[in-house]
Amino acid sequence: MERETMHRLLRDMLLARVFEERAAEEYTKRNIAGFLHLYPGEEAVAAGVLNAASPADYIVSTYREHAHALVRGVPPGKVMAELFGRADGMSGGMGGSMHMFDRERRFMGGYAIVGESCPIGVGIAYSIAMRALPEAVICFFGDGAVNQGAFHEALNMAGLWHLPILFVCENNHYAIGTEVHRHSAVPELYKRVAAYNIPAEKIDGMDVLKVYDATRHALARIRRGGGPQFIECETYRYRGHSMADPDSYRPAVELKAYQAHDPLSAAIRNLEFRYPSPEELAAAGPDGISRLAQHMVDAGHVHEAEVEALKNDVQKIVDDAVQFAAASPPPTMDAAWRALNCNRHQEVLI
Ligand SMILES: Cc1ncc(C[n+]2csc(CCOP(=O)(O)OP(=O)(O)O)c2C)c(N)n1
Ligand SMILES: [Mg+2]
Repeated sequence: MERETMHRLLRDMLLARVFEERAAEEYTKRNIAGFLHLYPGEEAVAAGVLNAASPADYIVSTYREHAHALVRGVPPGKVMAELFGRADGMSGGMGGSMHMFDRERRFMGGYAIVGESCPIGVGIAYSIAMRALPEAVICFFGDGAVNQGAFHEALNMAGLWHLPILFVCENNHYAIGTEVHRHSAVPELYKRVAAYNIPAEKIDGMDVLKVYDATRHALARIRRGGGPQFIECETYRYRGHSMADPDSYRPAVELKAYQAHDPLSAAIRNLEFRYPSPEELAAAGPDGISRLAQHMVDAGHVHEAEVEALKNDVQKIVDDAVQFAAASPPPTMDAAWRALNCNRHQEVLI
């Protein structure tokens, strides 16, 4: 793998982690209201999958979508402003955490209904197939979504019509407080896809290099006309389901065990519980760097000083994002009215 790609993967994972921990802090300061589902622990999935995608591909996501938007290239200030409910947010401050959308980057939204991304992704894939374009859809959803009727209807149509869509199951082991073996009759979720004639595999979703490679191969096959594919990324979320979740259903030792295989570094792991100062971040020694950073240092792709510089850069980017969000005004009533009426007189009757 090229040095630039690894560097981008590391940077994107760091940015996602620091951004989400800062979002948690801003939530406790009441700068963010409503639901807030955070992504720490799962960064290798967003970074690996979306770095393997092309700008022409479409992304459909869930309510845990901030990191997907960041990796896709949405300016962090616009993501944070949406969390703050401000006019400069990516949905004009009217969507909030679960409803981020960026047409320009083909980021076709986060969706709050479990499994909702699947039929929407299939609709977009169908329109690509009708026009025979070399594009694909990347459709994210959680382990809980595989029990939804909409999931099975969508996969059936994708398999039947050979649609250009990559289904990415972010199996973080829990649907709110229900562990996967207590919600799925077949706990190896990728096996449930066999019914739809869609090639499916399970990969280590804590290893960003594996996620990146698997996605690249899957997308290449889809673009060659190979039809849909399914990747189950086994991952883990360190925080509760949302900021409202007391997280009392899982043993602390389980969390610790997963954190020992953190895709980022021990130094960054500390961010979950307390937001460190730039000085503390800078003081994190080389033994605190990540699996990926260690791999890159060993392979001579990056110097330790560069990793430190990267951490500081990311910290500054997130500070700036918060400042941008705080300075942005709330949306106006006029903007809300225009959003409400955006499809007036364009209804299609069938
Ligand atoms: C159709 C539907 N049923 C129930 C809910 C309530 N709900 C919100 S999140 C969630 C759990 C989903 O878990 P999973 O798909 O594994 O995603 P994760 O939160 O772990 O990323 C549930 C049941 C919902 N939003 N939509
Ligand atoms: Mg889950």
